[in-house]
Amino acid sequence: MTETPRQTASIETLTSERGAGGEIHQHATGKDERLTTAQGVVIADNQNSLRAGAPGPTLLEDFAMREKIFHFDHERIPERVVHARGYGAHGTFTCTRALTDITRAAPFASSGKETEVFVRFSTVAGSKGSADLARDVRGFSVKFYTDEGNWDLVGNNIPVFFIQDAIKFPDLVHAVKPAPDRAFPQAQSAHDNFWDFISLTPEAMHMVMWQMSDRTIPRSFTTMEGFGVHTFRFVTVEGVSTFVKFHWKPRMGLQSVLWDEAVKSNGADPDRHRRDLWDAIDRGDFPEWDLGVQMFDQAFADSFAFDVLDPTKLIPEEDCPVEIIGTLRLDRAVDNFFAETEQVAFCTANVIPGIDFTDDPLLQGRNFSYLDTQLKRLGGPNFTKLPVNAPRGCPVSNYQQDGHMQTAARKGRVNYEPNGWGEGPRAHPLEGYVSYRAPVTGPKARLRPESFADHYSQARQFYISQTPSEQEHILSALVFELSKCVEPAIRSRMVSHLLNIDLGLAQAAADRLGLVETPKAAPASQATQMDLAPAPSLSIQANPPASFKGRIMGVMLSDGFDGALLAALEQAVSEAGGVIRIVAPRIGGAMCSNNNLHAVTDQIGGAPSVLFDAIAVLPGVDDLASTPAAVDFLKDAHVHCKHIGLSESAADLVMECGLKGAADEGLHSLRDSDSAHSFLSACKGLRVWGRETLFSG
Ligand code: HDD
Repeated sequence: MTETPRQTASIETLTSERGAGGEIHQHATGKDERLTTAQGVVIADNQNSLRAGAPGPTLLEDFAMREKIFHFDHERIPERVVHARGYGAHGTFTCTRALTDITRAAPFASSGKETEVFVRFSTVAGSKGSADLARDVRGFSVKFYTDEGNWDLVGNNIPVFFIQDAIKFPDLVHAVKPAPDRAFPQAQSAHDNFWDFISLTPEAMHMVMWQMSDRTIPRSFTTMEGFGVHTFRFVTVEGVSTFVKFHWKPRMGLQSVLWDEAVKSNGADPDRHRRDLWDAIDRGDFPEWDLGVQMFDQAFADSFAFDVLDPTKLIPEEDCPVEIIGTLRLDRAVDNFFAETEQVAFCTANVIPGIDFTDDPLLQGRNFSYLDTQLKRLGGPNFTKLPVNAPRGCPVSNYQQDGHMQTAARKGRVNYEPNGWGEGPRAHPLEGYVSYRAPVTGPKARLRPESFADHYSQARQFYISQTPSEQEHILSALVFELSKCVEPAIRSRMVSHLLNIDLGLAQAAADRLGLVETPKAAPASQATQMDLAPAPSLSIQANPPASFKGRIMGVMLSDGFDGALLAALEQAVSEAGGVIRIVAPRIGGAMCSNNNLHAVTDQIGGAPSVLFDAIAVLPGVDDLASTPAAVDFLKDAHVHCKHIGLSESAADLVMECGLKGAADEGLHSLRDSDSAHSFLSACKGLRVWGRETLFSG
């Protein structure tokens, strides 16, 4: 991949420095900027330590070296116990519909009001250095720097969760992470421990259907939804509450990759998702999501088929509409990954006046866990003063003091309240945060309400809401994952749950897993199970994007290619809001038929077609048919059901790939500007799913 202009911009001048033998080293540095110690002392030589004679030992008094190595030795902090691999960016939330009659929450005070945000996307299971396209849930955390304090909406790209009670969270996470003895597999759920736990946890079945769907292999962060998951409360100034569920809807539409692409992408570009976000912001193609809310009252909650406090259930949009109230736009990459993305500390308990919790037992446990983990991870209670965590829209004033790394000491003698000195901040009953006065009754006991008992109806609803192709993806994912389980009893236990979700799915899984005997259905609370209607909003394929905007066309060509055709294609892609990348045998450039040298962005060997949304092939004098990477490029794009544009000169390559005579609505011949435009118009949808039947089984 090429360097972006932003990445190279800081290289301003070349300065010289003398080495041990008197030779001159040249370095890129900022103009007139001196290298100093942490104490501000200018360093004279950063290449050679202070030694007692040329063959002698290094001296302890070399404070410059000692300090440099000391700091390096302490660069690491603990990675997050979950969501360790993440990527963040700054942006703005703009309210498009005031909600003052429903909540006093500051971001929704007036239409057009802007609130600064920081967003971090993440995978859950893998460690910091794992690959982006693991099959995994994605975190979608948003910190709103509102003028009434920081509000964190710490969500996922799936609207439900595996468990109903936070007390199970450590077991869930232990089970999915690498096994404690062998420390593998990394960033995967395809192993015995995970499926052992899951198959003994029926409440996980709904989330498992989502996890096995293409939602967990998104094309990019910018093409996935986000969900607050829990039911929260909006609260007015008068203390009136409305239940609310939060949804982020990507303007680019929902898009995912295929499993085979995910596996290959992880090799070709393990940083694919973070690179995509960085590149999009860098080229000014700022990603956007609409914020939607499902708002409902107690009467709706009472009449809804499930408990709205159960985080393993969602409320279908078909039953309670998602109303759009604002837009999130990410328009600024971080200046420093560690300072911002690594040190950002989200916490579900960070709410502002107008937003409150419900008694969802998962949310209640989260409220405890996040603050606790920040202390361990960031080393002391003053992480709230770090720029990425500090409130921006309002003053911070209290008597919290001291602690590790304190940087914000109050002046004066007063550090308590009440005080008679007439100084310092005071609580304010009207402006301050007042918890919703929810009545609480009942015996103290470890219990789970009967209303949390149905674990299969919504799992089934999700499955039957998918297109046949999506259902096949769920089945293949289950078969892939369970085939990685060594213990046959685990596979069998999982099929016993599938029998309560969909008979066809269970039988096909049993068949493909080669189960000797089909198990009995897992015990289920038949009293509560329901036959719910499909909810089309749950499908990705049924809701394709409206344009090619923000997507990438990979154009493979070789010297002697048709320059006019490339120009037509470039224009069509640019009009569609997409990006073009030129893949050629040599990175130094490719000569067109008119003897003009064109820039190349990727060398064929390093840019398989899995990295692109659609491809075009315009070979020149080298027809590329004898280049293995070029053959894979086209074959893979075909197997992955992508739209493919082919110039006439691609005939030999097409033959080599076994595609001669293959014709479907995804294969386009490219001749001129008109054909380039109609190719782009076809590319705006998702894939040519009909092609999948060619390769299934
Ligand atoms: Fe969590 C991090 C999302 C349940 C405990 N969680 C974390 C992050 C996200 C979520 C997006 C990364 C934040 C970041 O980018 O820094 N977690 C969820 C969602 C859940 C959920 C959507 C269910 C609806 N989490 C959950 C439970 C517990 C935790 C039930 C514990 C009882 N989560 C944590 C944590 C983490 C975390 C251990 C690790 C790092 C951190 O908090 O800052 O406290």
